Amino acid sequence: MFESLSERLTKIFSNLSRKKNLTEKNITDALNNIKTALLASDVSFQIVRDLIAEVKHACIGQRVLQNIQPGQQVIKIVYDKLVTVLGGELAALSDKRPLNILLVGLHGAGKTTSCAKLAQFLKSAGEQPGLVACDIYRPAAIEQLKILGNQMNVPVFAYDHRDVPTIGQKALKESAEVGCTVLIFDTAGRLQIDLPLIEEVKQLKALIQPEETLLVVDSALGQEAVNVAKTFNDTLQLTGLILTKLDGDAKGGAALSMKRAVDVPIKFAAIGEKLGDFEKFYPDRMASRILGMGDIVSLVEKAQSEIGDAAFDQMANRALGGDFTIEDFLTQLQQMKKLGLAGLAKWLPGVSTFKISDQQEHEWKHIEAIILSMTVQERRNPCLLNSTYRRLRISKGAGLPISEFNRFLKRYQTMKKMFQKIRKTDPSQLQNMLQSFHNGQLLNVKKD
Ligand SMILES: Nc1nc2c(ncn2[C@@H]2O[C@H](COP(=O)(O)OP(=O)(O)OP(=O)(O)O)[C@@H](O)[C@H]2O)c(=O)[nH]1
Ligand SMILES: [Mg+2]
Repeated sequence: MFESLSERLTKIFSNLSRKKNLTEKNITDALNNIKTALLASDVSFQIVRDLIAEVKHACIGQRVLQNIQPGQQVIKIVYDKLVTVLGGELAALSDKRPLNILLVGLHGAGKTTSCAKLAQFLKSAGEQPGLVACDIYRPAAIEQLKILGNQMNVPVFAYDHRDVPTIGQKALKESAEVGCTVLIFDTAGRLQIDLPLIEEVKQLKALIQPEETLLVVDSALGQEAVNVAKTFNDTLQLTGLILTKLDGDAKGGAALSMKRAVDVPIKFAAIGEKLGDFEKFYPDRMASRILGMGDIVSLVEKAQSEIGDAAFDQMANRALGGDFTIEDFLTQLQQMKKLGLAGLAKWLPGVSTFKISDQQEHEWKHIEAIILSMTVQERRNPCLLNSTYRRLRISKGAGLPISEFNRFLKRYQTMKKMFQKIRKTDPSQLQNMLQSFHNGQLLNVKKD
């Protein structure tokens, strides 16, 4: 199985950090590795070439000044480049009201679900969204949109009509009557070579004059993403992209390539099948994710809003500070339960080696019992657990066989390693994160 881009880069940089000096030779080695990793992750050749040239130039220029921690330095340079390529600043929707948003894209990209997710997102921001069913080809498409609209209590404008521009026109009129501030148009999925369908959406666009024309792209599309984005942009003059299915095994490459190929901002990211699995696209978070640092900022933000500052502050400091004891593990476990395990797991690096499932959630009850049977000294100093006598006493106290205790210990060690991995990737970045957290800001991400 292929390693993900993040895993590859993490490995490359951890090798690099062990070298004492940053020389042209070891940068070249690292860059060759990065090049291979980026290509394997479906970033297009042209973009890889440019990126590597820029990074190399930046590294060698700073060699003498900062040769103490070369790995970190290269990570920072590559990270900055990725952020720039991915768009730099957060891209917002037009603030004109009423706002018309047209969603287009290939078959199965996630258009209909993204329409609904976007409506939900805007509704939470105080808007009054409406949905328009313009996919008259797939029999169940209108029904799918109606069901989603019902779930959110958002009006769906659907008509038994075979002419898409007429549907658009009727919806504009009726939505204005009921006071919608944003109208989102769901269109039929198309193969980009399907000329009649492209012509139809062009006509619809000419009629409704949307402020936003967003291309919905499956992030697993790989290299092909560049052609898709180019074709749609050439015919429909896109104002933004929505990347979907980022919760899957998507390679970061599609986002990078598309952004560079067409100069259109990525505005939103869909990260799951549920209506709430949708958020603004943060270039810097995506760059962290590609570089194997997990989406630490998202994790912090989510944790901050759901656990409360003080509790998270303590948790983050302990977990990432290196001294991760069993007592911390217990706190972590309890906090993770609060956050919702599945939701949290996708933000953490190393999830492929540390999968959290419903079954494990059940097993964690056993873990809790085991930890609660330990003395405080044992929780704080896990070395004490090398004693067979102690292990037997604890498992007996928890009412579980010794094998369960051994499994627990392994799991604790895995988690400890996971945090060590985050720390190794770029400790200075983590330090900043914790510092910003103290100050009420999170990295350089603007809160809106
Ligand atoms: N895991 C995951 N699944 C998604 C995401 N977005 C969409 N899907 C799933 O992808 C499938 C297709 O989604 P739709 O929204 O129907 O796609 P579409 O582009 O409207 O499809 P057509 O109308 O047939 O062209 C559905 O099963 C969705 O649940 C996502 O972000 N993550
Ligand atoms: Mg659809």
